[in-house]
Formats: sequence, C-alpha cells, structure tokens
Amino acid sequence: MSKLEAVKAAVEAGKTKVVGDLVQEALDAGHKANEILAVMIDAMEVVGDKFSAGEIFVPEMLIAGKAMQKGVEVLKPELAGEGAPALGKCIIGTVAGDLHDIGKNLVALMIESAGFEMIDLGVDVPAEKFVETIRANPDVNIVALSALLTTTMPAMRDTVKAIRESGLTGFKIIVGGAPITQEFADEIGADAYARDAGAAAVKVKELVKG
Ligand code: B1M
Repeated sequence: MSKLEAVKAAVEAGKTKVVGDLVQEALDAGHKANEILAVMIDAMEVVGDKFSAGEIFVPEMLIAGKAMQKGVEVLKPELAGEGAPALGKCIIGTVAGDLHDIGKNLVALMIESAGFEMIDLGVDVPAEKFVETIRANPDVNIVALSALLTTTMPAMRDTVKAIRESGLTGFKIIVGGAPITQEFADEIGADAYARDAGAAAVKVKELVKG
C-alpha cells in the first residue's frame, strides 16, 4: 500500500491514533500537502457514501471526522505558508443548526494564510451572533458562512438576510459548503461563492481588492 493509500484507509477507518504519523510519513516521502489533503477528502466522500447507503452510522462518521482533523493538524504548517501581507479581518462560522466544521476550518486556515485576521465563531452559529460580531468589529471586511446540510441552507439564507437588514456595511459576504452553488449564493444575496478552501482564499483577496 502506498503512503497516500495508507492515509486514505486510516481516515476511512477512523484510526485517529495513526493518521498523524501516516500523514507525516507521506510528507517525508515527498508528497505535497495538497495531495495528502485531497486523499483525506476522498476518504470522507467514501465515508459519506457508506453513511448514505446505511453501511455505517453517525458514530463512525464522527470518528472518521476526528481522524481527518488529526491529519489536517499535521498538514497545517504546510498548507498555511507564511508572510502574506495584511489584507483585513474575516469573521467565519458554520450556520445555525449545522455542526460540520472540518471544511470550515480548512477555509479559515486558507483565508488566514492569505493575510486575514480570523474570528472563528465555530459551528451552529445563530444569525444574531454574526450580526453582533460584525457590529463589534467595524474593521471586518469579510464574512464567511459555511453550510454542509441541505437542511441548513435556509439558515444560511436567513443569516445573509439578517446581516443585510442590520444595515451594517463595509464588508463582503462569501458562502460555501457541499450543497451550496453559485446560483444559491446569488439567490440569497451573498457577494461571492467558493467551491473549496483554496478557491475561497483566492476569492476573498479579489473581494477586498475590489
Ligand atoms: Co454529516 N453529513 N451529518 N457529519 N457528514 C454529510 C455532510 C452528508 C453529505 C453525508 C451523507 O449523507 N452522504 C449528509 C448531508 C446530506 C445533505 O444534507 N445533503 C450528512 C448528514 C445527513 C449528517 C447528519 C444529519 C446525520 C444524522 O445525524 N442523521 C448529522 C447532522 C448534524 C448537524 O450538523 N446538525 C451529521 C453529523 C456529522 C458528524 C458530526 C458525525 C460529522 C461532522 C464532524 C465535523 O465536522 N467535526 C459528519 C461528517 C464527518 C460528514 C461527512 C462524512 C464528511 C464532511 C467533511 O468533513 N468533509 C459528510 C459527507 C461528505 O462530505 N462527503 C457528511 C471533508 C471536508 C474537507 O469537506 O466539509 O465539504 P467539506 O468542505 C469543503 C467544501 O464544502 C468547501 O471547502 C471545503 C474543502 O476545501 N467549503 C467551503 C466548506 N465551507 C465553505 C465555506 C466557503 C467556501 C467553501 O466560504 C465561506
């Protein structure tokens, strides 16, 4: 089994204790951080498919998520890079009712690496909390919302609405997450949509440069 296959298999099986070491071994063997991240995302895809098929249940999905997080910890310094110029301040969170944070954490890491100070509100964040935090941080120039469930897409819509109706200005809203599309982003009045963490970092730089 190759180093990458070993990482993928360990994430799929939720082997939290060995994933970190396997990711380090893959790095030492010369694999790029993005390549390793991609196989871990593939592993989560398999886990999601098995969950949909009724072959595994929430606990297994949770443990696979924990295993992925262990792997991401090791990759963080490689993914983050260093020395980006300061571009502003970003508030990020997963919308109300949604507990998924692995993708959101990756997006936060990449946006931070692009030069933004990050305020991470975590998961299951009510719309009012976003509004309150924007109000308390008048220098914020990016608000980033993540949602992983079709059932929490309405919460994303409500969050954008609440932020717009607050009358607060001076920032752009970017949205993303597996069920989110450019069409949905347009429909709910977000300023931008990004498909993945890398694209989110590129997009926020474009947004602040106007
Ligand atoms: Co959940 N879950 N889950 N889950 N889970 C999914 C999302 C699901 C697709 C699995 C499936 O059925 N195939 C499905 C959603 C179906 C749907 O709505 N269409 C699902 C379900 C149903 C559920 C529960 C309802 C299950 C239940 O209880 N019956 C429940 C809901 C709980 C809740 O949130 N209220 C639930 C719970 C969980 C766990 C807690 C067990 C765990 C989360 C652990 C955690 O996050 N700490 C979990 C997991 C691990 C998954 C899967 C398997 C993996 C998610 C993940 O981390 N992927 C997932 C299946 C899948 O994704 N294929 C699944 C890796 C991650 C890097 O990708 O998060 O997509 P992702 O992030 C990407 C992009 O989406 C994007 O960039 C990231 C990568 O670069 N992105 C953005 C994300 N946010 C962005 C923001 C941006 C831009 C891009 O701009 C701001």
